Amino acid sequence: MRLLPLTPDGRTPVRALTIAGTDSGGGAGIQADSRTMALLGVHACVAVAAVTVQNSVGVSGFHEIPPEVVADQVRVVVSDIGIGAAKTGMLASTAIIEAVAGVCRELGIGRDGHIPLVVDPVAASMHGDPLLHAEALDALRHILIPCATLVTPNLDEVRLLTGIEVVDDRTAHKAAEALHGLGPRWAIVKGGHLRSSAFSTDLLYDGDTFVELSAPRIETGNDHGGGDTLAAATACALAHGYTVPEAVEFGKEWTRRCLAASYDLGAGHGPVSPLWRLHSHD
Ligand code: PXL
Repeated sequence: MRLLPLTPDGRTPVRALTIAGTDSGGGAGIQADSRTMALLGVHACVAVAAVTVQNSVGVSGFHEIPPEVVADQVRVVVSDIGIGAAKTGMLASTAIIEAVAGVCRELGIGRDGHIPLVVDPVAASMHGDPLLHAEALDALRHILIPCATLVTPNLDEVRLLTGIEVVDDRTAHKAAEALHGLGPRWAIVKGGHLRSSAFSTDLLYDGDTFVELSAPRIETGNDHGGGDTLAAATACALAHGYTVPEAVEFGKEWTRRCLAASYDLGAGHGPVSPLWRLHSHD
């Protein structure tokens, strides 16, 4: 795949910021985001929103960072280091979502600002363990998603956010319209979890045009961190000035390769892995 230039000025890499939760098992969340950013040659800045207690089998609990501490991490990074894009992942609570949306508006991060924002509306782990308080869905829907340059829910999150069960092409289009109706610049409905075809087809929509992106499906039970990886790689491409459809196409190919390189870990689900980049140059 064509990769991103490492250092546009020959010295300092492009920077991206992830605002998300940590994963003690190292598979998803901030660990997945930072790994993908690093292996794409992007300097990863992190604002920790929550600390999860988890391994490959599940999430046994999480601890929330005070909302003003989350916002302050974003503020100090943007004012000093500067970022080309940001992404959000697990934000846990209404108060954290409000703080993140507030600081993004303040700093020009998001659809109406100069810094693109990818919102991955994380609600639960792949084991079904909650990563978001149920009452915080409304804040995601009405406060954060309207600020997004791109929102990237998985199919469970699409159902929670819009009430639409995506089972085929028609319901995918309906869901993309409903998601876009929440106010982001672009919405994507990811087909990776629709098992009915040999292809994983994603549908992007900006209120005007539908863009379909299709790639051969990679079958693996080790897909922990797959959504985070797609959103992080897409944010890296946006930080390099790609358009949203170009950035998603890039993120999708990166994630496909990371799915192909996923590995067993512990007794549960292993992670997708960007480590293939260490021994491949194509
Ligand atoms: O993959 C979604 C996700 C995001 N963030 C954290 C997670 C998970 C899934 O388990 O643990 C911290």
